[in-house]
Amino acid sequence: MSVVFAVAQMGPVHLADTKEAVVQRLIAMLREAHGRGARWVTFPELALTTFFPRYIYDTPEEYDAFFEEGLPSPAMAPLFEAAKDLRVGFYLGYAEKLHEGGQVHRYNTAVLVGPDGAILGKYRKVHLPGTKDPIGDGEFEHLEKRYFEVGDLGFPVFGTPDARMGLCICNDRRWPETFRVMALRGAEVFMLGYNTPTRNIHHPEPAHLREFHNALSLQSAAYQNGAWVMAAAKAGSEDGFAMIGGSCIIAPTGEVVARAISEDDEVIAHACDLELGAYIRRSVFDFARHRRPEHYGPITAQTGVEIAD
Ligand code: CDV
Repeated sequence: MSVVFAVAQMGPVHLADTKEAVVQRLIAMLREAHGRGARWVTFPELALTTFFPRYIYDTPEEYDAFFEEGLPSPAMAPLFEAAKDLRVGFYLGYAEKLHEGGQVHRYNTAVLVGPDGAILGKYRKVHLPGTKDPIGDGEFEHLEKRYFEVGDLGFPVFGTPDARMGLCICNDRRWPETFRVMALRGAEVFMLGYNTPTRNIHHPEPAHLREFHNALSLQSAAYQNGAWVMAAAKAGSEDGFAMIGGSCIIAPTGEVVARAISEDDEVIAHACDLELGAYIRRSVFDFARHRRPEHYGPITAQTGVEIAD
C-alpha cells in the first residue's frame, strides 16, 4: 500500500516573528502538501517560534511566551482547523507547558493529529542536548536542559489506518535506542523535527559534518529498522544563528528518496510503499528470528561505559 507523506521544512523564524504569522506559513505548506496528495505532513521541532534555547532567560516571565498551553493552543488552532478541513494528518513540534499535580511542567513536545482532526497522541523529547547553565564561551548557548524536563512518555507508536507511526525529536535521532524501541512497537514510519545549529558549540568541527551526521543517523535508522523516515528541519539563519536544512524522506532501504534543496519553507513529498519496510522486517531485520536480547543487557542496565577488568 502506498501512502503519500510530506515533510514541511521551515526557513528561519526570528524572535520578532509572531506565532500567527508562523502558523500561516505552516498552513500554506499544509495546503501545498495536500495539493500533492499528502495524507500526512511532518513539521519541525519547536515549529511555532525561534529556537529559543540558544538564548539565556532566567524567569518564566521571560520564556513562557515561547510555550503553548492546551491542545490545540490558541496559536495552533488555525492549523488544526485547516488540517481537518483538508483531511491531512500532521506531526507538529512545540514547547509544551502544563499544570499537573500542583506543579508546572515544561517539555519539548510533538503532537500527532489524525486526518480527521483527532489528537492521536504526544511525544516528549527524551534526549535533551546541551546544558542547564550557560557555557558562556560561545556566540550562543544550547539550554534545553534549562527549559525542559526529560520526556515522561517513552517512545510511543500510534496506530493509524495508513501506518503505525513513531515520533521522536531532533537529538533523539542520534541515539539508535530511540528507533529500535519504536520499531519493537511496530513502527512503520518515524516522524521527527529538528533544529540543528550549523556550528557545534561543544567542539569545533567542519560544518559539512553536521549535515553528514544528520543523514547518517536517519539513513541507518531507516535501514536497521525497516521503516520510512520523515525528517523536517527548521533551517537557515534565525537572527544570525545558522541552522542546517537537509529535510528528507528516507526509504526503509536507507535511501534518500526526497530532500529539500533550500534553507527556506519547502515541501517535499513521496508516495511511500509500506510493503518495502515490511519486506525488510521479514528478512534481514526480522527481529523475532535474529535479535539476541540476552546479550543486550548493558543497553538498559548502564548509562555510561563500565569496564569490568
Ligand atoms: N535541537 C537539538 O536537539 N539539536 C541538537 C544539537 C544541539 C546537536 C541536534 O542533535 O541536532
